[in-house]
Amino acid sequence: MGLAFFMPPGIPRVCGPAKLAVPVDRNARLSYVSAVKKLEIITLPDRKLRAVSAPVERIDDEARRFMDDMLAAMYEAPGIGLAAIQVGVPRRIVVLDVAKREEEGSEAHPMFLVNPEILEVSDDRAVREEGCLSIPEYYAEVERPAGVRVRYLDREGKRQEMEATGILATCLQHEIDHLDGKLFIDYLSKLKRDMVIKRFAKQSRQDAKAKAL
Ligand code: GNR
Ligand code: NI
Repeated sequence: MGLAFFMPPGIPRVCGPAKLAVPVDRNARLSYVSAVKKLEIITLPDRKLRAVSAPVERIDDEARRFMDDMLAAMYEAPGIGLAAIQVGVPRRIVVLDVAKREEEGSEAHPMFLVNPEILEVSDDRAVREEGCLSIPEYYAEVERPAGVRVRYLDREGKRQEMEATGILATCLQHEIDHLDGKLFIDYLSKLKRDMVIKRFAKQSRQDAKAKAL
């Protein structure tokens, strides 16, 4: 089934309407149906990545199940963070786990952030190499504030605040950007960004052609 079912009506889009494979039933109750067993991570040039995600109104069991599915998709990828829009769902949900891998002797440390907001950023900045599951196999250095203070609702819907530095601060900003349709390549020079976009557009055309043959 398509993910159109998840689409809340009237989501503002940065780049015009995305084509939906399945018509949206606007009368259907909005739900995070777990009929989708494995969530698939969408990649460039999918324009859904440019959608501005809508806030979550209620954190119920379905929302929690969806967050668990997101976490599973993130671990499987593998990645250290995932925003709902990366599985085609334009809701303000982020999961992350920046803990070291098991083989390095550290346990899983999953975090669930609903409707996260950056309250404050530090003046000092940090440069870090970033990658994105929606832009596979491309990495580039990005400069961002080194520290952030973030407000969010946790898995239980309780209001929380956290301060972060290091990789967690980078990841939080990267994920919250996704909720606003922003990608890390947007921080690069236009030349580099256009090169990446072109590469993925070309790949997508070739894939479509291969499929048609
Ligand atoms: O797995 C990921 N690694 C990563 C590395 C540096 C900065 C940000 C990230 S997030 C990325 C997963 C992803 O695409 N999240 O949106
Ligand atoms: Ni990403």
